[in-house]
Amino acid sequence: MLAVHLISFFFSKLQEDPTKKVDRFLHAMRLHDDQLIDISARFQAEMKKGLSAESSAAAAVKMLPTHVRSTPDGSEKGQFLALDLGGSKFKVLQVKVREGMGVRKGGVEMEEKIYPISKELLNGRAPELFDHVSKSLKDFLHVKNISLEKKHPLAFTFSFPCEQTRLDKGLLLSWSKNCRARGLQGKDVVQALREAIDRTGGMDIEVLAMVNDTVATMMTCGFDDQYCDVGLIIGTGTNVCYMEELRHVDLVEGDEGRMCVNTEWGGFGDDGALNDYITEFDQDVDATSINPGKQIFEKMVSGMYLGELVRLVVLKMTKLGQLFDGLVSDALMTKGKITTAHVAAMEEYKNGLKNTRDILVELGLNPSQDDCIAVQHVSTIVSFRSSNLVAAGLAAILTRIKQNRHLRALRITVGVDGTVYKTHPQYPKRLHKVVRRLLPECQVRFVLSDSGSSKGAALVTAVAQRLASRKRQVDETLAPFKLSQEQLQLVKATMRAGLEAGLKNKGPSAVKMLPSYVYHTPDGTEHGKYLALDLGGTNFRAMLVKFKKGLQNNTRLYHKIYTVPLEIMQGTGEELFDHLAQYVSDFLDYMGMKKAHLPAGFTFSFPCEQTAIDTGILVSWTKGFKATDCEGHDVVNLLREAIKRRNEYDLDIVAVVNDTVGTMMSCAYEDPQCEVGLIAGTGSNACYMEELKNIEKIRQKKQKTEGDEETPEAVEDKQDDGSKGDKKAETSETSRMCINTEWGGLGDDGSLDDIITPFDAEVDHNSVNPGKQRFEKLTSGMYLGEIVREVLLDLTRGGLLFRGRVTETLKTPGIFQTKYLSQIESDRLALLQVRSILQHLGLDSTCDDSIIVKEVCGAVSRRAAELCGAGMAAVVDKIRENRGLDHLNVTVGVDGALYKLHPHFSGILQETTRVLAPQCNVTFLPSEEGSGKGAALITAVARQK
Ligand code: 0WK
Ligand code: 0WK
Ligand code: BGC
Ligand code: BGC
Repeated sequence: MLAVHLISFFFSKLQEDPTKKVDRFLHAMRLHDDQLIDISARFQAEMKKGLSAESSAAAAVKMLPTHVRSTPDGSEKGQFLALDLGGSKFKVLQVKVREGMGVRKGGVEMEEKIYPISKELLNGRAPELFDHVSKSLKDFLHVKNISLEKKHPLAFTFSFPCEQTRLDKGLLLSWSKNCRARGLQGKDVVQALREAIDRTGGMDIEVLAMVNDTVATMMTCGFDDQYCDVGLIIGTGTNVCYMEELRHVDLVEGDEGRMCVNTEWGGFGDDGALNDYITEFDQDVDATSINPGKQIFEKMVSGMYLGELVRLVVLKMTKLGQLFDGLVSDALMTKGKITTAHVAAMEEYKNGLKNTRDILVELGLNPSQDDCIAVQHVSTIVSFRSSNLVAAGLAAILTRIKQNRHLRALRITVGVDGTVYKTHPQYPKRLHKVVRRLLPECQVRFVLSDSGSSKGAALVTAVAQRLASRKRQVDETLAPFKLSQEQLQLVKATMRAGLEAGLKNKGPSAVKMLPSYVYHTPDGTEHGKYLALDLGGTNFRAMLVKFKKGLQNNTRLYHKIYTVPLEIMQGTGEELFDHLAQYVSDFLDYMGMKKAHLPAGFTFSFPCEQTAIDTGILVSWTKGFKATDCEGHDVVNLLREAIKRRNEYDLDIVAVVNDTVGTMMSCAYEDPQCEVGLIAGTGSNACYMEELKNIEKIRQKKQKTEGDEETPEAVEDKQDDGSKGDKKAETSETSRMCINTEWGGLGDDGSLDDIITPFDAEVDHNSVNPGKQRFEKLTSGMYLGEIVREVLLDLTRGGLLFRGRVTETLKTPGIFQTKYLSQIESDRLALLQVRSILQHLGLDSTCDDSIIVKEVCGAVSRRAAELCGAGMAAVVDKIRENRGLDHLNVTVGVDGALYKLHPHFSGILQETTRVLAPQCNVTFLPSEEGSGKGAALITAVARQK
């Protein structure tokens, strides 16, 4: 019975399809999808390790930053020499890149020459290897009649792992493939090439960029396909690069934009991550390689090793008697006798089997038909595993890109090069199929780099030149916004001079220094219910405030905001104040206090000449207001008349205050040390407690009134002469009054002309009050957006932005609201969101464009904050000197959307004040409830007299 079984087993054996025994023998190499998904997940973990600063040093997959920040956008141009070292062929090339105009794609012409490199050189000393490279370069110039005198920019493709700190500086981490020239590891490869070129002499070469072949391949394919964000090499070695979000590349500063990362995935598994997929044949290949323990993944995948893997498998099977009746040949036992080219030939569609027989015969073997089928199948399994492993790695890369960009489905192109991919008949199809099977939601296109990587290397250099020249031009454009310490010191001094001049009251002064008739900050005794009306920059606010004596933090207030339409802001004064009176009516209805006849404080955030707490002659509108018949009029009367015209409620307007004064009072209610008010909002202004003796206007007025004192009745008048300062307030020892500086006017006399840029001049020119409020127009929210727009316009006209396309949108005043600056400059906001803001504004932008837009916004807002800081330093230093103090502790009550909402403005302002007024310890206290409470406090003080 047993005999019968053995015979039928042998019979079946005999008949069995020879590939079956190979499948069994190599089952460990036949990876199916869940294993590939597992490998893909492991690789993703390795990528994270390589990218993060704390684990990158020990990471097996190095994830090397390449300092290539963008793929081609068609505007690259220039003529470059290129060296392509590290692949199977060393090439010297000349690459001419012609710029693309609009849709017409740019073109690239190339001339190349391959120069052999001997094994000795590859395994000798690095200087000799580089001498050979530079001598080949010189020969190329001769052969192609390229002048030796002219300076030639050169792009260097160097296909080994390098740690780059710049595009033209990279330390060799380790050799791989078949090269191990001594004396270069840990050294700067670009420097080594420059030294070799100097040693060869007789040519003027400027090595501008060194790139890995994967990067050059991505760029080459990116020239024609804007979706190409991945570069893949499956050649002698294997590797992949891709465009990573810069915020994930810890080793490079900055969060903006992207950077190409050379993964050096050949090292995947060097830390044992693939041990359960390593077969004995992989161990043999590694053990006999020039870099044992290194490049484990590469040794399972790339052309340098596939042939050897097949040889070792065939050798083992033969020794086990499963092939050639167990007869091995010397050639079969010799390393490298089966090459990857043999493997590719064995797998050719039609002639694969014939090629296999020829190759085996050549190896001194006598193969049977089944032997040939079996060996061909070994090649299939070995190269299939290679393409499967590459697919698993690619799936990890593409999944990461999809996640980085928060996409559900990804459309992407992979630029590919390398002899295995180019010459192995089945490889590309197998790879594409598995990638698409692993990532069904991704639309992946593979583009073969048809002319090697040097086009890409030249493009990297052209992009580097373009980015460098654009950066230079953008920096030049923004340089006037970058104020030096000296310039800021000067602004502080100019502001100080403006304050002094304004106090002197000798005729009109740029900084008006308007008395507010507020002599004291609150002392907590204020109590009662008040209505506060607040016409600021962007809207009108009505507010009911209740104070309980001595309970600072028990102020109850209700308010309602009304938006003042542009046509009312720029209509007639009557209309404007009728509108305000209507809003008040609506608010009193809303509060059910129509009949209350409340005392009211009116915050009027425009320059008003006051002669008493309840009078304010509007000097001039600012901030986009220009209602007629208001300037030169008492705004309190204008409001009273409007209320009278409504004839439905009545108010007792007791005080009119500037919003800076209101803000100071509001904050002083919390912090008695608050003696300065600052508004950094639609407008820009500050007030502070000045010594009465320094306020000429008041002194003169007092002298004038005191002059009249000789006569008894004069004394009488003083009692009720309208100058209704708060009696309690203005006592003999009353020494101070709050001055509304109206510092927005600094520079109206030309004192700021050295820092005013043409963009500022343009904004001022297009404003409703040209020549006025120059300091405000450099610092306040109403204008920053416009300054940015003017700069963007200029950069676009210069071809540096938005591909040089000046769209109607960009020419539209006011489109770039200051709130966009705050959004664009927030650190949390990735560039993508910046792009969507620009999109929303109808500006189609690239990654690079948004980096520049963010830089422009930063330069404009930083200058604004620094100028306000310089102004504030002047104010607090004046207070300190007024009081003859070496050191002053003071609080500044501050309000305004720019200060409160802009991510960096307040910090820069505070820092600038600290640096420019070192003898003042200034606390900035944002006002919680706006200036309304301040106005109510002033009203309370004014009423309690
Ligand atoms: C051709 C590229 C070169 C790259 C090579 C890789 O121009 O930069 O190194 O492909 O393939 P290999 O020649 O190693 O097969
Ligand atoms: C809120 C104050 C108001 C002031 C405004 C300034 O209550 O008096 O005018 O801040 O900020 P803006 O609204 O101009 O940003
Ligand atoms: C090198 C990589 C290179 C790849 C393909 C690997 O051995 O480490 O830098 O990109 O081969 O040429
Ligand atoms: C006005 C000031 C006001 C500032 C902030 C400026 O335009 O002239 O009176 O304080 O804006 O709102």
